[in-house]
Amino acid sequence: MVKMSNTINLAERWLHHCEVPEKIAIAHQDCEITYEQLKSSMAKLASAFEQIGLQKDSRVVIGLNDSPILHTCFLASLAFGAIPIVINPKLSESALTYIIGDSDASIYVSEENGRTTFQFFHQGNKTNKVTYQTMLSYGDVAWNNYFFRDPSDVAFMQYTSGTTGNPKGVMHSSENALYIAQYFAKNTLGATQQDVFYSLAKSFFGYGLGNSLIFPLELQATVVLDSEWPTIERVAANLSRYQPTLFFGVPAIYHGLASLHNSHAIVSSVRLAISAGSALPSGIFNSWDQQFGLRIVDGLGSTELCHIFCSHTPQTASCNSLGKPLSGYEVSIRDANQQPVAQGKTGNLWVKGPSMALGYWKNSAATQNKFVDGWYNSGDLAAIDENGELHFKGRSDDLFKVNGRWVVPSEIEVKLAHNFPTILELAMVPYEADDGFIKPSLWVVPRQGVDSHSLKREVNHWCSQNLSSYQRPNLITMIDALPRNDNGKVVRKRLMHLEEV
Ligand code: 3SK
Repeated sequence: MVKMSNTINLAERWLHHCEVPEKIAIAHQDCEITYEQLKSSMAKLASAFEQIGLQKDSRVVIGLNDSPILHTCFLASLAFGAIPIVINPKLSESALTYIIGDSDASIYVSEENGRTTFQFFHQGNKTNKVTYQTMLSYGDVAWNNYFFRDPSDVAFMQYTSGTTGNPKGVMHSSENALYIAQYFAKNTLGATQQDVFYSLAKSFFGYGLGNSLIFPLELQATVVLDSEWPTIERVAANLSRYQPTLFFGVPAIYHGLASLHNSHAIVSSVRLAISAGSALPSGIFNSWDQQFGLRIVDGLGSTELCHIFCSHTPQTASCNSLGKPLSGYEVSIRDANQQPVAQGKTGNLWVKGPSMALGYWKNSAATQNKFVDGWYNSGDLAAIDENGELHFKGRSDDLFKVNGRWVVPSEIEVKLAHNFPTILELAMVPYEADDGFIKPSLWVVPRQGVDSHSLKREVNHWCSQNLSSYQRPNLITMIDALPRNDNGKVVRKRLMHLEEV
Protein backbone atom coordinates (compact mmCIF):
# COMPACT_ATOMS: atom_id res chain seq x y z
CA MET A 1 0.00 0.00 0.00
CA VAL A 2 1.11 3.53 -0.73
CA LYS A 3 1.03 5.58 2.47
CA MET A 4 -0.16 9.07 1.61
CA SER A 5 -0.23 12.05 3.98
CA ASN A 6 -2.52 15.04 3.46
CA THR A 7 0.27 17.07 1.92
CA ILE A 8 3.54 15.99 0.42
CA ASN A 9 6.83 17.18 -0.96
CA LEU A 10 8.58 14.42 -2.88
CA ALA A 11 12.07 15.91 -2.43
CA GLU A 12 11.50 16.15 1.31
CA ARG A 13 10.23 12.58 1.40
CA TRP A 14 13.21 11.24 -0.55
CA LEU A 15 16.08 13.29 0.87
CA HIS A 16 15.14 14.99 4.13
CA HIS A 17 14.17 11.79 5.86
CA CYS A 18 16.73 9.64 4.15
CA GLU A 19 17.76 6.84 6.52
CA VAL A 20 20.96 6.12 4.60
CA PRO A 21 22.72 9.51 4.20
CA GLU A 22 26.13 7.90 3.59
CA LYS A 23 24.81 5.59 0.89
CA ILE A 24 25.74 6.16 -2.76
CA ALA A 25 22.66 7.64 -4.43
CA ILE A 26 24.26 8.18 -7.86
CA ALA A 27 27.24 6.59 -9.58
CA HIS A 28 28.21 8.73 -12.56
CA GLN A 29 31.40 8.57 -14.58
CA ASP A 30 34.20 8.90 -11.98
CA CYS A 31 32.12 10.28 -9.16
CA GLU A 32 29.84 8.86 -6.53
CA ILE A 33 27.25 11.09 -4.85
CA THR A 34 25.85 10.13 -1.48
CA TYR A 35 22.28 10.84 -0.40
CA GLU A 36 23.66 13.48 1.98
CA GLN A 37 25.55 15.22 -0.85
CA LEU A 38 22.49 15.12 -3.09
CA LYS A 39 20.44 16.67 -0.31
CA SER A 40 23.01 19.46 0.17
CA SER A 41 23.12 20.43 -3.50
CA MET A 42 19.31 20.19 -3.72
CA ALA A 43 18.93 22.44 -0.63
CA LYS A 44 21.37 25.03 -2.02
CA LEU A 45 19.61 25.22 -5.36
CA ALA A 46 16.12 25.32 -3.82
CA SER A 47 17.35 28.08 -1.52
CA ALA A 48 18.74 29.96 -4.56
CA PHE A 49 15.31 29.71 -6.21
CA GLU A 50 13.87 31.33 -3.08
CA GLN A 51 16.57 34.04 -3.01
CA ILE A 52 15.91 35.10 -6.58
CA GLY A 53 12.16 35.28 -5.99
CA LEU A 54 11.02 32.41 -8.21
CA GLN A 55 7.25 31.94 -7.98
CA LYS A 56 5.71 28.69 -6.77
CA ASP A 57 4.46 26.49 -9.62
CA SER A 58 6.88 28.12 -12.09
CA ARG A 59 7.95 25.71 -14.77
CA VAL A 60 11.65 24.78 -14.81
CA VAL A 61 12.59 23.15 -18.10
CA ILE A 62 15.66 20.92 -17.70
CA GLY A 63 17.41 20.12 -20.97
CA LEU A 64 20.38 18.20 -19.58
CA ASN A 65 21.97 14.84 -20.20
CA ASP A 66 21.60 12.35 -17.35
CA SER A 67 23.90 13.45 -14.52
CA PRO A 68 23.78 14.32 -10.80
CA ILE A 69 23.07 17.95 -11.84
CA LEU A 70 19.89 16.87 -13.64
CA HIS A 71 18.77 15.07 -10.46
CA THR A 72 19.66 18.14 -8.38
CA CYS A 73 17.66 20.48 -10.64
CA PHE A 74 14.65 18.17 -10.63
CA LEU A 75 14.72 17.69 -6.85
CA ALA A 76 15.36 21.38 -6.07
CA SER A 77 12.38 22.33 -8.25
CA LEU A 78 10.18 19.85 -6.39
CA ALA A 79 11.54 20.96 -3.02
CA PHE A 80 10.89 24.65 -3.73
CA GLY A 81 7.46 24.03 -5.26
CA ALA A 82 8.32 24.66 -8.92
CA ILE A 83 7.28 22.21 -11.65
CA PRO A 84 10.25 20.43 -13.26
CA ILE A 85 10.05 19.30 -16.89
CA VAL A 86 12.93 17.17 -18.21
CA ILE A 87 13.38 17.41 -21.97
CA ASN A 88 15.80 15.95 -24.49
CA PRO A 89 18.87 18.24 -24.58
CA LYS A 90 19.19 17.58 -28.31
CA LEU A 91 15.73 18.84 -29.27
CA SER A 92 15.54 20.95 -32.40
CA GLU A 93 15.50 24.72 -31.86
CA SER A 94 11.85 24.87 -32.96
CA ALA A 95 10.69 22.10 -30.59
CA LEU A 96 12.61 23.71 -27.72
CA THR A 97 11.12 27.13 -28.43
CA TYR A 98 7.68 25.55 -28.59
CA ILE A 99 8.05 23.78 -25.22
CA ILE A 100 9.49 26.83 -23.47
CA GLY A 101 6.61 28.94 -24.83
CA ASP A 102 3.86 26.36 -24.23
CA SER A 103 4.94 25.64 -20.66
CA ASP A 104 5.55 29.37 -20.08
CA ALA A 105 8.85 28.38 -18.48
CA SER A 106 10.58 30.69 -16.01
CA ILE A 107 13.90 28.88 -16.28
CA TYR A 108 15.59 26.78 -18.93
CA VAL A 109 18.57 24.77 -17.69
CA SER A 110 20.99 23.54 -20.35
CA GLU A 111 24.61 22.79 -21.07
CA GLU A 112 26.37 25.67 -22.85
CA ASN A 113 30.04 25.38 -23.76
CA GLY A 114 30.55 22.69 -21.15
CA ARG A 115 28.82 24.68 -18.34
CA THR A 116 25.37 24.15 -16.91
CA THR A 117 23.51 27.41 -17.44
CA PHE A 118 20.23 28.81 -16.11
CA GLN A 119 18.44 31.01 -18.63
CA PHE A 120 15.66 33.05 -17.00
CA PHE A 121 12.49 34.18 -18.74
CA HIS A 122 10.02 36.89 -17.87
CA GLN A 123 6.69 36.94 -19.72
CA GLY A 124 8.16 34.79 -22.45
CA ASN A 125 11.28 36.93 -22.94
CA LYS A 126 14.81 35.93 -22.09
CA THR A 127 16.26 37.88 -19.16
CA ASN A 128 19.49 37.05 -17.36
CA LYS A 129 21.60 33.95 -17.51
CA VAL A 130 23.73 32.47 -14.72
CA THR A 131 25.82 29.35 -14.31
CA TYR A 132 24.90 26.48 -12.03
CA GLN A 133 27.91 27.27 -9.82
CA THR A 134 26.69 30.86 -9.38
CA MET A 135 23.21 29.61 -8.55
CA LEU A 136 24.64 27.30 -5.88
CA SER A 137 26.66 30.15 -4.43
CA TYR A 138 23.41 32.07 -3.72
CA GLY A 139 22.05 29.09 -1.79
CA ASP A 140 22.07 27.94 1.80
CA VAL A 141 22.82 24.30 2.52
CA ALA A 142 20.68 24.44 5.69
CA TRP A 143 17.54 25.38 3.71
CA ASN A 144 14.49 23.26 4.51
CA ASN A 145 11.56 25.41 3.52
CA TYR A 146 9.87 22.65 1.51
CA PHE A 147 6.61 23.49 -0.25
CA PHE A 148 3.99 20.91 0.66
CA ARG A 149 1.28 20.13 -1.88
CA ASP A 150 -1.84 18.09 -2.03
CA PRO A 151 -0.59 14.67 -3.26
CA SER A 152 -2.98 14.87 -6.23
CA ASP A 153 -1.83 18.34 -7.42
CA VAL A 154 0.43 18.67 -10.43
CA ALA A 155 4.06 18.28 -9.29
CA PHE A 156 6.03 17.58 -12.50
CA MET A 157 5.42 17.39 -16.23
CA GLN A 158 6.75 15.50 -19.21
CA TYR A 159 6.40 16.50 -22.85
CA THR A 160 5.26 13.80 -25.20
CA SER A 161 5.56 14.22 -28.93
CA GLY A 162 3.01 11.66 -30.13
CA THR A 163 2.85 11.20 -33.87
CA THR A 164 1.00 14.32 -34.93
CA GLY A 165 0.93 17.96 -33.93
CA ASN A 166 2.97 19.72 -31.31
CA PRO A 167 4.29 18.05 -28.16
CA LYS A 168 1.87 18.03 -25.24
CA GLY A 169 2.71 18.64 -21.59
CA VAL A 170 1.57 15.66 -19.52
CA MET A 171 0.80 16.71 -15.94
CA HIS A 172 1.64 14.30 -13.12
CA SER A 173 1.06 14.53 -9.41
CA SER A 174 3.30 13.50 -6.51
CA GLU A 175 1.09 10.50 -5.82
CA ASN A 176 1.48 9.29 -9.42
CA ALA A 177 5.22 8.96 -8.83
CA LEU A 178 4.61 6.99 -5.65
CA TYR A 179 2.03 4.76 -7.32
CA ILE A 180 4.33 3.68 -10.16
CA ALA A 181 7.14 3.05 -7.69
CA GLN A 182 4.80 0.90 -5.63
CA TYR A 183 2.94 -0.97 -8.37
CA PHE A 184 5.74 -1.50 -10.86
CA ALA A 185 9.12 -1.22 -9.11
CA LYS A 186 8.19 -2.77 -5.78
CA ASN A 187 5.19 -5.03 -6.42
CA THR A 188 6.01 -6.23 -9.94
CA LEU A 189 9.80 -6.26 -10.02
CA GLY A 190 10.37 -6.76 -6.30
CA ALA A 191 12.94 -3.94 -6.34
CA THR A 192 14.53 -3.12 -2.97
CA GLN A 193 16.94 -0.70 -1.34
CA GLN A 194 19.78 -3.12 -2.17
CA ASP A 195 19.25 -2.79 -5.92
CA VAL A 196 21.49 -0.83 -8.26
CA PHE A 197 19.43 0.62 -11.14
CA TYR A 198 20.78 1.18 -14.64
CA SER A 199 18.48 2.45 -17.40
CA LEU A 200 19.38 2.97 -21.04
CA ALA A 201 16.29 5.13 -21.51
CA LYS A 202 17.26 8.66 -20.53
CA SER A 203 15.41 10.73 -17.93
CA PHE A 204 13.74 12.94 -20.55
CA PHE A 205 11.68 9.87 -21.48
CA GLY A 206 8.99 8.82 -18.99
CA TYR A 207 10.43 5.31 -18.86
CA GLY A 208 13.85 6.67 -17.92
CA LEU A 209 12.53 9.19 -15.36
CA GLY A 210 10.92 6.33 -13.45
CA ASN A 211 13.91 3.98 -13.74
CA SER A 212 16.64 6.50 -12.96
CA LEU A 213 15.04 8.98 -10.61
CA ILE A 214 11.67 8.06 -9.11
CA PHE A 215 12.28 4.37 -8.32
CA PRO A 216 15.80 4.56 -6.89
CA LEU A 217 14.95 7.61 -4.76
CA GLU A 218 11.72 6.12 -3.44
CA LEU A 219 13.60 2.94 -2.52
CA GLN A 220 16.76 4.73 -1.31
CA ALA A 221 18.69 2.59 -3.73
CA THR A 222 21.61 3.47 -6.04
CA VAL A 223 21.34 4.55 -9.67
CA VAL A 224 24.01 4.46 -12.38
CA LEU A 225 23.80 7.47 -14.69
CA ASP A 226 25.58 7.93 -17.99
CA SER A 227 25.50 11.26 -19.79
CA GLU A 228 26.45 9.68 -23.09
CA TRP A 229 24.37 7.83 -25.63
CA PRO A 230 24.32 4.06 -24.97
CA THR A 231 26.41 2.17 -27.51
CA ILE A 232 26.98 -1.57 -26.99
CA GLU A 233 30.59 -0.94 -25.92
CA ARG A 234 29.60 1.78 -23.46
CA VAL A 235 26.78 -0.24 -21.94
CA ALA A 236 29.06 -3.30 -21.60
CA ALA A 237 31.68 -1.13 -19.85
CA ASN A 238 29.05 0.34 -17.49
CA LEU A 239 27.67 -3.09 -16.64
CA SER A 240 31.16 -4.39 -15.82
CA ARG A 241 32.14 -1.32 -13.86
CA TYR A 242 29.04 -0.58 -11.79
CA GLN A 243 27.56 -4.08 -11.45
CA PRO A 244 23.87 -3.05 -11.58
CA THR A 245 21.25 -5.54 -10.43
CA LEU A 246 18.28 -4.07 -12.35
CA PHE A 247 18.97 -3.40 -16.03
CA PHE A 248 16.37 -1.46 -18.03
CA GLY A 249 17.49 -2.13 -21.59
CA VAL A 250 16.13 -1.82 -25.10
CA PRO A 251 15.89 -4.60 -27.72
CA ALA A 252 18.80 -3.52 -29.94
CA ILE A 253 21.23 -3.36 -26.99
CA TYR A 254 19.97 -6.67 -25.59
CA HIS A 255 20.80 -8.20 -28.95
CA GLY A 256 24.24 -6.58 -29.16
CA LEU A 257 25.23 -7.59 -25.61
CA ALA A 258 24.30 -11.25 -26.18
CA SER A 259 26.66 -11.34 -29.17
CA LEU A 260 29.75 -10.13 -27.24
CA HIS A 261 32.35 -12.84 -26.60
CA ASN A 262 32.59 -12.14 -22.84
CA SER A 263 28.88 -11.44 -22.44
CA HIS A 264 28.48 -13.80 -19.45
CA ALA A 265 30.87 -11.88 -17.28
CA ILE A 266 29.42 -8.56 -18.44
CA VAL A 267 25.84 -9.28 -17.36
CA SER A 268 26.73 -11.35 -14.31
CA SER A 269 25.53 -8.75 -11.76
CA VAL A 270 22.08 -8.34 -13.38
CA ARG A 271 19.29 -10.12 -11.52
CA LEU A 272 16.47 -8.67 -13.64
CA ALA A 273 16.44 -7.42 -17.22
CA ILE A 274 13.51 -5.22 -18.21
CA SER A 275 12.48 -4.01 -21.65
CA ALA A 276 9.90 -1.47 -22.82
CA GLY A 277 9.43 1.29 -25.32
CA SER A 278 9.36 -0.98 -28.37
CA ALA A 279 8.43 -4.60 -29.07
CA LEU A 280 10.96 -7.19 -27.87
CA PRO A 281 11.59 -9.78 -30.62
CA SER A 282 11.18 -13.37 -29.36
CA GLY A 283 14.66 -14.29 -30.68
CA ILE A 284 16.26 -11.80 -28.28
CA PHE A 285 14.11 -12.99 -25.37
CA ASN A 286 15.13 -16.61 -26.10
CA SER A 287 18.83 -15.88 -26.47
CA TRP A 288 18.94 -14.08 -23.08
CA ASP A 289 17.01 -16.91 -21.47
CA GLN A 290 19.32 -19.58 -22.91
CA GLN A 291 22.62 -17.72 -22.54
CA PHE A 292 22.16 -16.04 -19.17
CA GLY A 293 19.10 -17.66 -17.60
CA LEU A 294 17.50 -14.19 -17.59
CA ARG A 295 13.96 -13.95 -18.91
CA ILE A 296 13.56 -10.34 -19.97
CA VAL A 297 10.49 -8.72 -18.40
CA ASP A 298 8.80 -6.89 -21.28
CA GLY A 299 6.27 -4.19 -20.41
CA LEU A 300 3.91 -1.71 -22.02
CA GLY A 301 3.77 1.81 -20.69
CA SER A 302 2.95 5.35 -21.61
CA THR A 303 3.89 8.82 -20.48
CA GLU A 304 0.22 9.42 -19.66
CA LEU A 305 0.24 6.51 -17.17
CA CYS A 306 3.60 7.72 -15.81
CA HIS A 307 5.30 4.38 -16.53
CA ILE A 308 4.60 0.71 -17.30
CA PHE A 309 1.01 -0.37 -16.66
CA CYS A 310 1.04 -3.88 -18.14
CA SER A 311 3.80 -6.41 -17.72
CA HIS A 312 4.76 -9.91 -16.75
CA THR A 313 6.42 -10.46 -13.40
CA PRO A 314 9.95 -11.91 -13.31
CA GLN A 315 8.33 -15.27 -12.48
CA THR A 316 5.91 -15.30 -15.43
CA ALA A 317 8.13 -13.54 -17.99
CA SER A 318 7.55 -14.85 -21.51
CA CYS A 319 7.78 -13.54 -25.05
CA ASN A 320 4.29 -14.73 -25.98
CA SER A 321 2.41 -11.81 -24.47
CA LEU A 322 2.87 -8.63 -22.47
CA GLY A 323 1.36 -10.21 -19.36
CA LYS A 324 -1.49 -8.71 -17.39
CA PRO A 325 -2.25 -5.18 -16.25
CA LEU A 326 -0.41 -4.40 -13.00
CA SER A 327 -2.60 -4.93 -9.96
CA GLY A 328 -4.53 -1.69 -9.44
CA TYR A 329 -4.75 -1.08 -13.23
CA GLU A 330 -7.44 -2.09 -15.72
CA VAL A 331 -7.39 -2.36 -19.49
CA SER A 332 -10.27 -2.53 -21.94
CA ILE A 333 -10.17 -3.30 -25.67
CA ARG A 334 -12.71 -1.23 -27.59
CA ASP A 335 -13.90 -0.62 -31.11
CA ALA A 336 -14.06 2.80 -32.77
CA ASN A 337 -17.38 3.48 -30.97
CA GLN A 338 -15.71 2.77 -27.63
CA GLN A 339 -17.67 -0.48 -27.25
CA PRO A 340 -15.79 -3.49 -25.82
CA VAL A 341 -14.74 -6.05 -28.46
CA ALA A 342 -14.94 -9.83 -27.99
CA GLN A 343 -12.07 -11.62 -26.25
CA GLY A 344 -9.19 -12.31 -28.64
CA LYS A 345 -10.22 -9.55 -31.04
CA THR A 346 -7.95 -6.61 -31.77
CA GLY A 347 -9.14 -3.15 -30.81
CA ASN A 348 -8.08 0.13 -29.24
CA LEU A 349 -6.40 -0.23 -25.88
CA TRP A 350 -7.92 1.88 -23.10
CA VAL A 351 -6.35 1.86 -19.67
CA LYS A 352 -7.06 3.22 -16.23
CA GLY A 353 -5.01 3.17 -13.07
CA PRO A 354 -3.88 5.19 -10.08
CA SER A 355 -0.89 6.85 -11.83
CA MET A 356 -2.91 8.29 -14.70
CA ALA A 357 -1.98 11.85 -15.71
CA LEU A 358 -4.12 14.81 -14.65
CA GLY A 359 -4.39 15.72 -18.35
CA TYR A 360 -2.48 17.84 -20.86
CA TRP A 361 -1.16 21.23 -19.85
CA LYS A 362 -3.34 24.08 -21.23
CA ASN A 363 -4.89 21.71 -23.76
CA SER A 364 -8.41 20.82 -22.70
CA ALA A 365 -9.42 19.65 -26.20
CA ALA A 366 -6.69 16.98 -26.26
CA THR A 367 -7.40 16.11 -22.62
CA GLN A 368 -11.10 15.57 -23.33
CA ASN A 369 -10.29 13.56 -26.43
CA LYS A 370 -7.86 11.14 -24.76
CA PHE A 371 -9.08 10.99 -21.15
CA VAL A 372 -12.71 9.84 -21.07
CA ASP A 373 -14.70 8.81 -17.98
CA GLY A 374 -11.59 7.97 -15.99
CA TRP A 375 -10.00 5.99 -18.86
CA TYR A 376 -7.09 6.88 -21.15
CA ASN A 377 -7.18 5.98 -24.85
CA SER A 378 -3.58 4.84 -25.38
CA GLY A 379 -3.56 4.88 -29.20
CA ASP A 380 -2.22 1.29 -29.08
CA LEU A 381 -3.94 -1.67 -30.67
CA ALA A 382 -4.12 -4.79 -28.55
CA ALA A 383 -6.03 -8.00 -27.87
CA ILE A 384 -6.62 -9.92 -24.65
CA ASP A 385 -6.34 -13.73 -24.70
CA GLU A 386 -8.27 -16.33 -22.69
CA ASN A 387 -5.76 -16.00 -19.81
CA GLY A 388 -6.33 -12.26 -19.56
CA GLU A 389 -2.89 -11.54 -21.07
CA LEU A 390 -2.34 -8.60 -23.37
CA HIS A 391 -0.99 -8.86 -26.93
CA PHE A 392 0.35 -5.70 -28.50
CA LYS A 393 -0.80 -5.18 -32.11
CA GLY A 394 0.90 -1.90 -32.98
CA ARG A 395 -0.15 1.73 -32.89
CA SER A 396 -3.56 2.54 -34.29
CA ASP A 397 -1.94 5.11 -36.57
CA ASP A 398 0.39 2.43 -38.07
CA LEU A 399 -2.55 0.77 -39.88
CA PHE A 400 -3.10 1.49 -43.54
CA LYS A 401 -5.53 0.44 -46.26
CA VAL A 402 -4.65 -1.46 -49.43
CA ASN A 403 -7.45 -1.98 -51.94
CA GLY A 404 -9.91 -0.92 -49.25
CA ARG A 405 -8.69 -3.52 -46.72
CA TRP A 406 -6.86 -2.74 -43.49
CA VAL A 407 -3.28 -3.97 -43.24
CA VAL A 408 -2.21 -4.50 -39.61
CA PRO A 409 1.62 -4.34 -39.89
CA SER A 410 2.30 -5.83 -36.45
CA GLU A 411 0.38 -9.03 -37.27
CA ILE A 412 2.49 -9.63 -40.36
CA GLU A 413 5.71 -8.63 -38.58
CA VAL A 414 5.05 -11.09 -35.74
CA LYS A 415 4.39 -13.96 -38.19
CA LEU A 416 7.54 -13.20 -40.17
CA ALA A 417 9.70 -12.84 -37.05
CA HIS A 418 8.35 -16.18 -35.84
CA ASN A 419 9.14 -17.93 -39.12
CA PHE A 420 12.52 -16.32 -39.76
CA PRO A 421 14.92 -16.46 -36.81
CA THR A 422 17.50 -15.02 -39.22
CA ILE A 423 15.61 -11.69 -39.09
CA LEU A 424 16.75 -9.34 -36.33
CA GLU A 425 13.92 -6.84 -36.77
CA LEU A 426 11.51 -5.67 -39.42
CA ALA A 427 8.79 -3.17 -40.15
CA MET A 428 6.01 -2.94 -42.70
CA VAL A 429 4.87 0.50 -43.83
CA PRO A 430 2.73 1.86 -46.67
CA TYR A 431 4.23 3.51 -49.73
CA GLU A 432 2.88 4.88 -52.97
CA ALA A 433 3.78 2.51 -55.81
CA ASP A 434 4.47 3.67 -59.37
CA ASP A 435 0.83 3.02 -60.32
CA GLY A 436 -0.21 5.55 -57.65
CA PHE A 437 -1.75 2.95 -55.33
CA ILE A 438 -0.76 2.44 -51.69
CA LYS A 439 1.05 -0.88 -51.22
CA PRO A 440 2.96 -2.53 -48.35
CA SER A 441 6.72 -2.10 -48.22
CA LEU A 442 8.74 -4.36 -45.94
CA TRP A 443 12.04 -3.32 -44.33
CA VAL A 444 14.15 -6.16 -42.95
CA VAL A 445 17.26 -6.13 -40.75
CA PRO A 446 19.03 -9.50 -41.09
CA ARG A 447 20.97 -10.94 -38.16
CA GLN A 448 24.74 -10.65 -38.37
CA GLY A 449 26.32 -13.06 -40.84
CA VAL A 450 23.04 -13.84 -42.67
CA ASP A 451 23.10 -13.66 -46.46
CA SER A 452 20.63 -10.88 -47.20
CA HIS A 453 20.01 -11.89 -50.83
CA SER A 454 18.82 -15.38 -49.96
CA LEU A 455 16.88 -14.08 -46.94
CA LYS A 456 15.07 -11.62 -49.20
CA ARG A 457 14.18 -14.44 -51.64
CA GLU A 458 12.92 -16.69 -48.82
CA VAL A 459 10.84 -13.88 -47.24
CA ASN A 460 9.34 -13.05 -50.61
CA HIS A 461 8.44 -16.68 -51.20
CA TRP A 462 6.95 -17.08 -47.72
CA CYS A 463 4.82 -13.94 -48.18
CA SER A 464 3.49 -15.19 -51.50
CA GLN A 465 2.45 -18.47 -49.85
CA ASN A 466 1.15 -17.21 -46.51
CA LEU A 467 -0.28 -13.71 -46.90
CA SER A 468 -3.38 -12.43 -48.64
CA SER A 469 -2.60 -10.46 -51.76
CA TYR A 470 -3.39 -7.06 -50.17
CA GLN A 471 -0.94 -7.84 -47.32
CA ARG A 472 1.97 -8.97 -49.52
CA PRO A 473 4.90 -6.54 -49.62
CA ASN A 474 5.35 -5.01 -53.01
CA LEU A 475 8.87 -4.05 -52.01
CA ILE A 476 11.29 -5.80 -49.67
CA THR A 477 14.35 -3.82 -48.64
CA MET A 478 17.23 -5.14 -46.56
CA ILE A 479 18.65 -2.50 -44.20
CA ASP A 480 21.33 -2.40 -41.46
CA ALA A 481 19.08 -0.94 -38.74
CA LEU A 482 15.59 0.50 -38.45
CA PRO A 483 15.45 4.26 -37.86
CA ARG A 484 14.70 4.97 -34.21
CA ASN A 485 14.01 8.11 -32.22
CA ASP A 486 15.87 9.09 -29.06
CA ASN A 487 13.51 6.93 -27.02
CA GLY A 488 14.46 3.86 -29.05
CA LYS A 489 11.10 3.65 -30.83
CA VAL A 490 11.03 2.77 -34.53
CA VAL A 491 10.14 5.84 -36.58
CA ARG A 492 7.95 4.29 -39.27
CA LYS A 493 7.34 7.62 -40.92
CA ARG A 494 11.04 7.82 -41.77
CA LEU A 495 10.85 4.43 -43.50
CA MET A 496 8.02 5.76 -45.65
CA HIS A 497 10.36 8.41 -46.99
CA LEU A 498 13.53 6.34 -47.28
CA GLU A 499 14.66 5.37 -50.75
CA GLU A 500 15.03 1.70 -51.46
CA VAL A 501 18.71 0.79 -50.87
O1 3SK B 1 6.87 3.01 -23.98
C1 3SK B 1 6.52 4.07 -23.53
O2 3SK B 1 6.01 4.91 -24.26
C2 3SK B 1 6.70 4.45 -22.06
C3 3SK B 1 6.48 5.75 -21.74
C4 3SK B 1 6.60 6.14 -20.43
C5 3SK B 1 6.95 5.27 -19.46
C6 3SK B 1 7.19 3.98 -19.78
C7 3SK B 1 7.08 3.56 -21.08
C8 3SK B 1 7.39 2.15 -21.38
